[in-house]
Amino acid sequence: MPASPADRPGQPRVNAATATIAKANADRANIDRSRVLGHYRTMARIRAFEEAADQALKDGHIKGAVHLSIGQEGVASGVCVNLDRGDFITSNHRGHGHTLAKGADMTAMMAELFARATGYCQGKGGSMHIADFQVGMLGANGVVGAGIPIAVGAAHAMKLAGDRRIVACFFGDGAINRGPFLEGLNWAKVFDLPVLFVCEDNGFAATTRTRAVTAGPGPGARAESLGVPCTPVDGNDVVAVDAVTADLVARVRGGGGPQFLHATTYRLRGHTAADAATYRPAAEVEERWGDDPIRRCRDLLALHGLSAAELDQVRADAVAEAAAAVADGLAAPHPDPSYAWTDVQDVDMAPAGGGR
Ligand SMILES: Cc1ncc(C[n+]2csc(CCOP(=O)(O)OP(=O)(O)O)c2C)c(N)n1
Repeated sequence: MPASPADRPGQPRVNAATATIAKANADRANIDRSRVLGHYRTMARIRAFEEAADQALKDGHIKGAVHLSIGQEGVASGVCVNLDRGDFITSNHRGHGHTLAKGADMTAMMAELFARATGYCQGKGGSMHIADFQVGMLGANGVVGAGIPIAVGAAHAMKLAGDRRIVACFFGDGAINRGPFLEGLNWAKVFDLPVLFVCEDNGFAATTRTRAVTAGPGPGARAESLGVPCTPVDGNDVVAVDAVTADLVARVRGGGGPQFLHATTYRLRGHTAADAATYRPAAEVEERWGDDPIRRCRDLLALHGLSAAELDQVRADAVAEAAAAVADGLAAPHPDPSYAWTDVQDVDMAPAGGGR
C-alpha cells in the first residue's frame, strides 16, 4: 500500500491555509471552465512531450538521462498559470513540466534532448539544463537542491532593484535534506525576499522513500522552523494548486516575504525514463494511476459539460505537437564539434591543433 498522507513526513498541519483549501473546494462547484481547460491543455502537452521523449530515448535518439514528471503535471500547471511571463522559475532535474508550463518552446526543448544545434543550449545541455530567459525560466539543474540558491539570488536581485517580479522555485522532497535548502530558505526569510518555494513531494528521492532518510516531520515543518509559512496542497488536484498558488503569489508579490507550497504528488514512472522502478510494488503504482492529475481534471471538465470528443481533441493536438517536435528535432543538424569550446569559462582549454 502506498503511504497515506498521514504516514508521510511533513504532512499538512491545519493552519491558515485551511481556509484557502476550503475555498478551492467550494470553487469546484462553479469552475472557470476556460481556466481549467487551459490546465488540461498544459498538462496534456507536458504528458505528450514526455511520452515522446521516453519513446525517443528507447529508439536511441537521446544519449543523456531523461527524468519524467508523468503524474506531477498538476503542480507545474497550477503554479505557473499564476505567474507573469517576466516572473522567474528555477527547476530541478525533473523540469520539462515546469519549463513548458512557463511558456518555453516545445520544439526547441525536444531538439535540446536530441543534442541538436536548434535546441535551447544548441545541444550542450540536454534534458537537465534547459533554460529560457525569454520566459523567465532560469534553468533546470541536475544538482539536487542547486536551484534553490539560484532562485533566492534572483529574488534578492528583484528586491534590490525594486522590481515587482517574483520567483517560483521548484524542487523535490529529497532536496530538503541538502544544505542549500537551509541556506536558501534562511536567506530568503532574513531579507523577506519574493520567493515561492514549491516542494513537489512525490515521496521518493531516486530509489529511496524520502521518509526513510528524513529526520523529523519533514518539508513543511522545516520551512516553518525558518519562519517561512507552509501551505499544503494536493498536488494532483490542479484546481486546488491553482487556487492556493494565486493566494500565495499575491502575498509574495505584495511584499509579504517568502512562502512555501507543500504539494503532495506521485511520480508514476521510474526515477529516470530508463528505470523500471522495481523498488516499489506494482500495485502501489497502479493504485496511484487512479489519482492521475490529468484524469482528475478531465473528469471535472466532463462533469462541467465538456464532451469526450472535445477532451480527446486536446490530447490529440498535444500528441501531434510533440510528434512534430520529434520530427523537427531529428531533422535538425548536430552542432559543429568546435562548438564544444564556446561558452566555456577557461579560454585556454582548446586542444592543441585548435578546435575553436
Ligand atoms: C547533490 C546531488 N546528490 C545526489 C544526486 C543524485 N540524485 C539525482 S536525483 C536524486 C533524488 C532527488 O529527489 P527529489 O529531490 O525528491 O526529486 P525527485 O527526483 O523526487 O523529483 C538524487 C539523489 C544529485 N544529482 N545531486
